[in-house]
Amino acid sequence: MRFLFCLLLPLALLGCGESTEKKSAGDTNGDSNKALVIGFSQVGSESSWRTSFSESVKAEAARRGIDLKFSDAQQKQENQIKAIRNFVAQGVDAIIVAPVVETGWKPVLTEAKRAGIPVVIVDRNMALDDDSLFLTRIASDFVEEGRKAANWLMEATNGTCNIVELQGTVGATAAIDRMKGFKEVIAEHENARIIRTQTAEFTRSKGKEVMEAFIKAEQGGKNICAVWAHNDEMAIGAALAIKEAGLDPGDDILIVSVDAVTDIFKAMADGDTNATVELSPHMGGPAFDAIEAHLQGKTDIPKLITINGDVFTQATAAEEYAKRKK
Ligand code: GZL
Repeated sequence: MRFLFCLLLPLALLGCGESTEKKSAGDTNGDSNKALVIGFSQVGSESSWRTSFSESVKAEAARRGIDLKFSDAQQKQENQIKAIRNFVAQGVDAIIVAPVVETGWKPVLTEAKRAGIPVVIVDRNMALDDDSLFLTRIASDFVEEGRKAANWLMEATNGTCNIVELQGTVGATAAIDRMKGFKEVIAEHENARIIRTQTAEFTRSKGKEVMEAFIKAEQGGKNICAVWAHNDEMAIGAALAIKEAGLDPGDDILIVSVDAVTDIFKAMADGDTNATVELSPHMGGPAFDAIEAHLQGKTDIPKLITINGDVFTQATAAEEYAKRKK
């Protein structure tokens, strides 16, 4: 109808010339100066890494003049799905999702696709059987993070260690893949084994609680050589539990984790934990680059853009902490 209407009117009515193609960067309503409007569905604020990640994305959006609609799902997938539906209803130019778990995303991503709104996945992954449902994913290689943590521990213990594992959120790619990479490496050492494993949901308080139970179950901690924590928050919680049990964290029981947040550098400088694998929170830039390229018509955007991190130990912890602390 709209097309017919346009044919009957003098060509002077430019509105009819508006393309039904996807909006180009800043081109909403044909105004090339209008700011991009991007919806960001974030997992929550369960860890200091997560809050650094949110702050980094917001700062990068502000630097680029992007109107970022931010939604904190408090670690609930249903809140993320609601937020994505709201972004679609608002007709945003693009949507960024940091998924809390891998499954359950196809219906809402299909709605975004039908609306012509590109979706960028950041950090954890989604289990999708159709890669046309997302533009790209920006993430670390979580399996490699697990390998790096295990390689450091095997080096530090000459491959002989009874390990307790504090898992992240059940069903989260970061937990699934870090566990996979860590196990791959310790399987090469016949005297290294995981003697207890349980989720502590990536939080400091649960990390302390689960570690208290592990200590009680393992001769007051005497049978535990090391803690492998899927993130620094749980590692710091575990160190507190070890201290309260009268043992010396970082010495009687080694602690290795992932994220390289500011607090872990303080803990390593104090000798309470031993090593962390860096996970950069700066994923906003690559996500916005991919969205802007797509809206300008580029079609060669890879489906995975990987970020990498180093292993940090007590050796440089004090100077790294000095650089990071506010
Ligand atoms: C990993 C990320 C994890 C962090 C945790 O990329 O999903 O979630 O390692 C956070 O700190 O809770």
